Order: sequence, then C-alpha cells, then structure tokens
Amino acid sequence: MDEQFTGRVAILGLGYIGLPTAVVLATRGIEVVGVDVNEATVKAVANGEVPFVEPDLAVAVSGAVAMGNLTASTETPRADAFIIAVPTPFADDHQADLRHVRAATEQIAPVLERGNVVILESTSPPGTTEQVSRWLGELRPDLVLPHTSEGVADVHVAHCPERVLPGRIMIEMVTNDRVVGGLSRRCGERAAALYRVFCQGTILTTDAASAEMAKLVENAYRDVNIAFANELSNISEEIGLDVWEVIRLANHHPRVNVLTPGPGVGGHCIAVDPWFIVGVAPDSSRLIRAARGVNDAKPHHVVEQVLRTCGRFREPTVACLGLSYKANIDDLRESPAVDIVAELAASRPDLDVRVAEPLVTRLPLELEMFANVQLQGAPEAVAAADIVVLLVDHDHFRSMSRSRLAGKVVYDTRGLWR
Ligand code: SAJ
Repeated sequence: MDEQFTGRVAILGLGYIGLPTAVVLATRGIEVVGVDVNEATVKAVANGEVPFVEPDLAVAVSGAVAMGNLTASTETPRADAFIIAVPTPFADDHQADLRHVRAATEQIAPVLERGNVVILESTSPPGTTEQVSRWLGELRPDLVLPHTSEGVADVHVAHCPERVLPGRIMIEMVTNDRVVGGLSRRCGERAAALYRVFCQGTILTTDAASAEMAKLVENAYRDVNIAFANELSNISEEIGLDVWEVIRLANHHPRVNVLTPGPGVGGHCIAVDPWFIVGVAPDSSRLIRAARGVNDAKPHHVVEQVLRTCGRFREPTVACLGLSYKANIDDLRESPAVDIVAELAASRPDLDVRVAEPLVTRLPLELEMFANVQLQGAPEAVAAADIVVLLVDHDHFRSMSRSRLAGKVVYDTRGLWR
C-alpha cells in the first residue's frame, strides 16, 4: 500500500508553477498556504485572484480560496511539507543564480520540524537539492538532514521538477508523469506521497541529481531541436526555398519530426536551462551551447531582414504582431518579439513601429521608452503598415482576414499565414 500524504503544505513562490500547484493540492482537500515575498501577489491570491493569464487557473484559485483550503501570506508557516517554487535565473556568466532558492531555505529553516518534507521544484543544476539540505543543516544544526545520513534523517529533502507547459498548466500538472528524486530512498517515498494526491501520471522515483539533470535534459532537447528548425529556416532563406514546405515534406518520414522555426526561443525555461548543463560540463556541452547560439541569434537575424526590406520605402511603417514569448499567453519574459521590436526601434529612430499584442494593455518598460513605438489593435497597425512582421502565432492573428494584408510586404516568422 502506497504511503498517503496528510497535513499542511507551504508553497514558497506563487508564480507560474507555485500557484497552480497550490490550487491543485487545495482542490483535493489539502490545506495549502501560498507564500510569496511580493505583497501584491499575496493580496491578489488571498482575494482569489490570479496575477497572470493561464487558462482555467483563475476559476480554480477563486474556488480554492472560497473553500478555505488555500490561503496566502508573506510569512512561512509551520507545515508538514514545503515546496520551493522560486525562479532560478542565470547570472551574466550563465551560471545558475540560486539566490532565491537560498532565500527560500532561510525562510523554511526557522519553522522546520522533525518529520517534515522539503521539495525543490525550481529547475536547478545537479547538486542543488543536496545544497538545499546542506543550507538547512547549517541553519538548523539540531536536526539531522539527509545529505549527512542515509536513512535516519529527521527531515526529508527531494527534487521534483515541474514539467508543465505554459498555456496547458492546469491539465499537464495533473496528467504528466512526475520525476521525484530523493536525497535518500526514504526522502523519495515521502515526496512521492505528496504528488500522489493529484498526479494521475506515473511517479518515477530516482536520486536527486538524476532528477535535476533529467529536467535540464528535457528543455535542452527541445532547445537543440528548435535550433535545428531555426538553422533550416536560415539555410532555406539563403538558397531561396520555403522552409515550411521543406519541413512539411520531411516530416512525412515516419521517424522525422522537425519542430517549427520562429523568431527565436523565449520564456524563462528553454532559453535558460541548457546553460545549467553547460555550466557543469562546459567542455563536453558543445552541441547544447551551439544550439543556444543559433536560437539567440535569431531575433537579430529577423531585424536584419526587416531593415533590408525597409530600404524599399521612403518613410516605412512596420506593424509587429505579437509580443509574448509564444502563442496565446501574456508572458513577455525573455520574449524574442520584445527584443526584435526594441532593436528595430533603436536602430532606425525614423521608423514608425506599430505593435499589436491583444493579451497586454500596455507596452513593457523596455519598449515604452521609444518615441517611435506605439501599441495598437492589430487591424489599425496592419492598415497603417508597409511591412507586417508576424512575431507570435496567437489565434487572434490566425483568424485575421488575409485581405487586410493585400499590398503589404509580409514577413511571417511563424509560418502562421502560409
Ligand atoms: N518554439 C519554437 N518552435 C517550436 C517550439 C517552440 O520556436 O517548435 C519557441 C516558442 O515560441 C517559445 C520557446 O520556443 O519562444 C519555448 O516554448 P515551448 O512551448 O517550447 O516551451 P516553454 O518554455 O513554454 O515550456 C517548456 C516545456 N518544456 C518542454 O516542452 C521540454 C515545459 O514542459 C516545461 O515545464 C517548461 O519549459 C519549464 O518550465 O521548464
């Protein structure tokens, strides 16, 4: 008989992963306290509101708060399990910046009790879960942490990487298989019991470092494959072929599945996590590093193409459609579309740049500073434009009447209007 989890869960970090995890546990009858350093976030969640757009999340949050199972606080309470779901960005040298993970352990340590489970969900380089255990041990010398003693630890520590796809979080949170890597076998069993509360997929238990590496591998795999598609698009452009047609044909082979080229790779995961692999084995990560280079170069390549086209017009107006890092979400973090608009505006101050992004109400700060950039509805932006650059394949743009594009130069980086 599998072990059952009972008790209270504290989740540190109420972002794209922490909040959905909190809600999914709360709606299954677990008492959950969401903890965040941002008071506005805590206030919003406590009122049953969601501070970002994710399908089906808003209704679930307001339901869980109304049921009384989900509360939010800036203080970390005593709990039976702690889940750390804070950002792990990289520093300038591409090494993982673990300062938020460290801060979370400092918040947990004072309230930690014998029998507690501490789970790191944040994507992290191999060895970070053990580091969390070490930090907790330093802060609480009265407790035995699992990095010092196999089997008889007072507190259980594990890594359980999130794997949900933004835009499908509420579905994938429940249906995806889950990797649970314990610092000891017992740590893995205790953490698995918590995920069994809501996870309908297979729970795969392993050691912490393998779980950490597996998560990085998943995102590096995708990054390398997107880089292949992006490189094909550059090659096709150079030799005068339609990359979408080439990929469509190649993908009819039973063992070929080329991904989709685009204006670059954005978001806070795929553009970041491969660096954590490069960081731990720099000399052996040549392919992974090269893929990052190909994907990171794509936004500049798009800008160069657009500027070349601008040469055909005396006072060109460019409509850039989409700002988010991918379709149908409002997340602008690390978005290649934002970088492209910024580079276009900066390199040609005389260029009239109209931006349409139906999922935001104002331009991000890095674009607001340009006098030649304005946010408009897509029909207005396209009507004013000589050149239309499709940067995000939002459904909103897919359904736009093609007749609006007549007489315009169209640069479709996503192949949406083929
Ligand atoms: N992209 C392309 N071409 C493609 C697919 C994606 O250009 O064929 C671009 C997107 O437009 C976007 C970027 O890549 O800019 C990343 O988008 P994505 O949908 O591939 O991934 P994310 O970053 O939204 O979520 C990923 C997922 N990882 C994998 O699919 C292996 C998700 O399951 C992870 O949980 C998430 O990273 C994470 O948090 O790590």
